[in-house]
Amino acid sequence: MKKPLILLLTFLIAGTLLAEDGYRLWLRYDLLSDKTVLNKYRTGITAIVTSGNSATAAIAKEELQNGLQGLLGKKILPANKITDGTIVAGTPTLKVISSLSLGNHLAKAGKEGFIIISTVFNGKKIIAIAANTDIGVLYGTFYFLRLLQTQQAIDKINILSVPKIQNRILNHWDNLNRTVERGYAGFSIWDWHKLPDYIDQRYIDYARANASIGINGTVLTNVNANALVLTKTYLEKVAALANTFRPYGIKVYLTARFSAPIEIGGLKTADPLNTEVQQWWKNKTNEIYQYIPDFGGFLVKANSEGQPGPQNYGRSHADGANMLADAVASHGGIVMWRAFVYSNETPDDRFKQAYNEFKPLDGQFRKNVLVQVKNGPIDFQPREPFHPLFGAMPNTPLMMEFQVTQEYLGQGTNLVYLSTMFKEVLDADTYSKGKGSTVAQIVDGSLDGHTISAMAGVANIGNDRNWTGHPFAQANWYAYGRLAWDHDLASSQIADEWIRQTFTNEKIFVDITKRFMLASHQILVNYMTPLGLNHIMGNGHHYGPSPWSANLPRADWNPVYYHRADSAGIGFDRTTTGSNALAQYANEVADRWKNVNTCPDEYLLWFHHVGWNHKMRSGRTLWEELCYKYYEGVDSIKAVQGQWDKLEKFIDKERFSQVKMLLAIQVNEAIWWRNACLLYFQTFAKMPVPGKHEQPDKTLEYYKSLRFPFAPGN
Ligand code: BDP
Repeated sequence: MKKPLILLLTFLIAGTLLAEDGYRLWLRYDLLSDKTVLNKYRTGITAIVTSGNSATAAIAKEELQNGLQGLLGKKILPANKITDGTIVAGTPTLKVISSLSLGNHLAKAGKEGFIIISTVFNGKKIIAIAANTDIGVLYGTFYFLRLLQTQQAIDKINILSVPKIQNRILNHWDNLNRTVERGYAGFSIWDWHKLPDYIDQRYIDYARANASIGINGTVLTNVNANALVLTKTYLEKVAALANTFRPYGIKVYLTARFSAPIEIGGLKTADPLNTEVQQWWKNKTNEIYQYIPDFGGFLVKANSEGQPGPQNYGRSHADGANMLADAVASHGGIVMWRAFVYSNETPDDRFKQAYNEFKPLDGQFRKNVLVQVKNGPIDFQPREPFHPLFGAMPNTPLMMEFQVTQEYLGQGTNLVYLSTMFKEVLDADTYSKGKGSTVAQIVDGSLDGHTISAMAGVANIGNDRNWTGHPFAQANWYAYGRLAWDHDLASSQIADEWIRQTFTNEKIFVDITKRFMLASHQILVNYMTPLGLNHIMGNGHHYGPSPWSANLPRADWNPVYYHRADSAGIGFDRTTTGSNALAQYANEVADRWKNVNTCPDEYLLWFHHVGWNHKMRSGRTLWEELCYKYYEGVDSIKAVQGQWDKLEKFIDKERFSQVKMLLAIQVNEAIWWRNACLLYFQTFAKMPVPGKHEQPDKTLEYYKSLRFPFAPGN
């Protein structure tokens, strides 16, 4: 009688301890549920042999032990002898690894890559996780554990995995006061006040999570930078973080405020051609490297949205970047100089300005400068065509900047899987060197033969217990890291892995969840900005719809600048009869997009001012199509809501109900977007919303009157 009670109690206690609050991300390592798979693993994995004495090697060993213990429900011990089922994880310093004659493959693995192979050593069946470095072994270890966590067969593994991009970086838009610009998951995880003496466990868990997906760099501070982070007090704190991250293969970078020589250096100027200024940056950089010997370098937002820069002194972006590049060069550092520039004083279409500014500078940057380009020409809108700079600067390494935080994609409340959006841009063909010159090949350096490459993702991480606020926002952090490592991965593969690790391997759950994740970006585009609409969100906080906004201090901040709706039609003419921004693309791209009949529907209003009665491919008029898309978006997200409800039995209560509540908010926000936008555009189209649809239940005035003074992230 007593035993079941004890069992029940143990279960209850374990149950409470294991509350699924999302903190463990995709690294949960719970006992595998499929008994057949579990038994195979239990017989196939018997011992581990590891190499190395470094902190990184110790982490790899611990990860392997903990992972196996959790997933297999049994302790797998380190051994001195190879037996059947030994997992050997190490570099060629380990005799087993060196005698496997992996030489050729290992040469390809480079500094960070790894091999995982099931093979035979002295007649014993083993699995080798081999790499040239301890960090390669750690990456391989995480990969191997992922195979187990997703219940893959391990008897015939033969994997060589090498990152396609060298610097795989998160950009934190975190301020020193711990607010996060465009952050929707609480405050900054960097507790500057308690640093350097207090090392929050979160820092370690953050590094581990990043290492598990191959992220190897982090910019700690906001691009709208504060020079104080470059002072001694803060550098000591930065060093403490760098020390914590180092064993996980992660380098630390900082944002450099261009006017720092004046603000903290006491100089009268920050002119990049002034020798005193140059010397100041050299000294500052030397100081930084004393604290952080492997400091990664600087990220700079200059002459953009009020930030200081070289143009304040009549100098070019290249002058500014090169000055900093010279300062970090001898230490092996890099400078990531942002191309996100546009000026209200320039009368030209904002779309064109970054290209106009940067293309003439191609070839003028130092070897250790990368120009960091946002995925699209305006600003992380729900959907943008690829940025025309990709393909236009073959002599300069261009790095990609994606926004992982969902500033324009539903912020903290909408379930949107961004991998498909990232891939859409990476796979886009620029035709810069003929057919097949993809954005991805430009970013990874292969198209133009660059030896440095990088990708940045603006982080969606905060101090919320589950890191990202929305449980599904974790998938965007995950997908960003996986794609930065290998942009050839399919979004469905990444979603599949993430779901299995984060929730369950249960097939029905995986299938349904994957399906709506893959559809979710298009669904959001439909209810927010269909057919190529963009930048019609709320002022300042960017929350909710506000297509009517027309009185912000800068014309190019106002939604009306972007949609240009009038009695004739809607959309921005960027053909030769308009701003001719299309001329910034290769002919093959421009030719397709410049013709209203061949331009894909999803980019239509990006490039054309289209009449309300224009016949679309579907046979509907533009106005009808716009209505159709908005309604389709709302209907689709309602359908997702219904699907989620059916999944309750497969996962824990906590995350199930969090997502359920968030989906209810998302449905309401989708309806809000649809109604507000259609009511507003209707004032120009002067046509009714086609009959069979549920009509907006509030007035346009009501939507216009909504205010959100404390919306997060602003
Ligand atoms: C915009 C954000 C703003 C950023 C800016 C940037 O609204 O907060 O500072 O991008 O990337 O989208 O610099």
